[in-house]
Amino acid sequence: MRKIIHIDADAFYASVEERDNPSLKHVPLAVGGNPSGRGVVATCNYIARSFGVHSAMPSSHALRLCPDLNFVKPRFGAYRAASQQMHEIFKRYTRVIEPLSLDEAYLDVSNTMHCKGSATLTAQSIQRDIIQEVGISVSAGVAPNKFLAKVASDWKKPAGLFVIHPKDIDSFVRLLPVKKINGVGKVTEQKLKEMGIETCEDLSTFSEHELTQRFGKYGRRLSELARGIDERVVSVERVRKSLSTETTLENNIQSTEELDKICKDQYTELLKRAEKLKPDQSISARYVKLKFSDFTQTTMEEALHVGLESWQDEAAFSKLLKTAWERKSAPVRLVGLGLRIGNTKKDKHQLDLFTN
Ligand code: TTP
Repeated sequence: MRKIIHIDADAFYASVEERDNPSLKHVPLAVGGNPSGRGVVATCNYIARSFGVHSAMPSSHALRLCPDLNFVKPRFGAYRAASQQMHEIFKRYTRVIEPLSLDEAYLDVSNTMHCKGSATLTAQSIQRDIIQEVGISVSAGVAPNKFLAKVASDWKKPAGLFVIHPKDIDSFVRLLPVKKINGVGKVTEQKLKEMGIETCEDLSTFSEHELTQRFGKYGRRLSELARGIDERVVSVERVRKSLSTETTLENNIQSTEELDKICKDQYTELLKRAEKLKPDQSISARYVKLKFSDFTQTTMEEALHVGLESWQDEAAFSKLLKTAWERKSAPVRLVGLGLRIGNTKKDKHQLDLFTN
């Protein structure tokens, strides 16, 4: 039986800002863009959340909900430094660490002798170290697998610790709403609801075969997760499989001219992010993602198999976006561009394949 800890910082950017300016601690705080422009909230503290403010909300709307909301601009350098410090702390307890983002990581502590081999005591000790040394609070989940550890870290936020013992898995997942399952977004949640499924217990009344018929490959995964089964290992070497950028628009757009303008901005951002790629990596595809005003989503991909120097073509992204948009020709609320990453430069010929 494995022992997995999932650590997730509480209101990460906002906590770092409060740490560096304690006068922000007891007031509603949002980190993000200017409320008088088209800015959005990156995150906000828990006081602001009590007014209904949340991540990705237009800053102007957030200010309407909470007129005393204090805004600060993000300081990514400070967040990266805090993240690095957290990582150094994790390394004291185990070498099996899988970072998911700046403020989130899985740790496999099955084979460590720290804290008498207790995952719960280890998680508490990590939480204490982070408060003392980084100056922010984190929540922790302890469970026999990644799925449950992640659900658990969210269970008692902020500064919470929740442990799911192997013997309690069945009773825990039974009542778990399906929307807590990673990958179940609004559309899948609605689809499940139409089938009368709201909890994992409801889900487990359907056979794997039935779920696969409805949801394809994801059906099998749903069936396992509903029973609390997740065999994924904590993977130390996280190979970057894609690189992407996306933006939720303040106002839905409806014309190809507007789409082109967003494409230009996102393309510039993607170029910046692609600087991180290593020279021996290759691009196996470029893709676009559109979310429509009714929350349905479509993606379109173009296979490439080229080296890092040959994917840069703004017009190609623009063409993909237009083709994707024509599928529905409805107002668009989110635009994303991305690249799928391969690891070698082989297969450099262009296939020019369009897939859904
Ligand atoms: P999250 O871990 O999703 O959220 P959080 O740490 O702010 O709050 P919680 O206590 O609920 O976990 O995101 C981590 C950081 O990523 C967050 O502090 C800011 C950034 N972020 C954005 O910039 N935009 C977003 O839409 C989201 C969700 C997060």
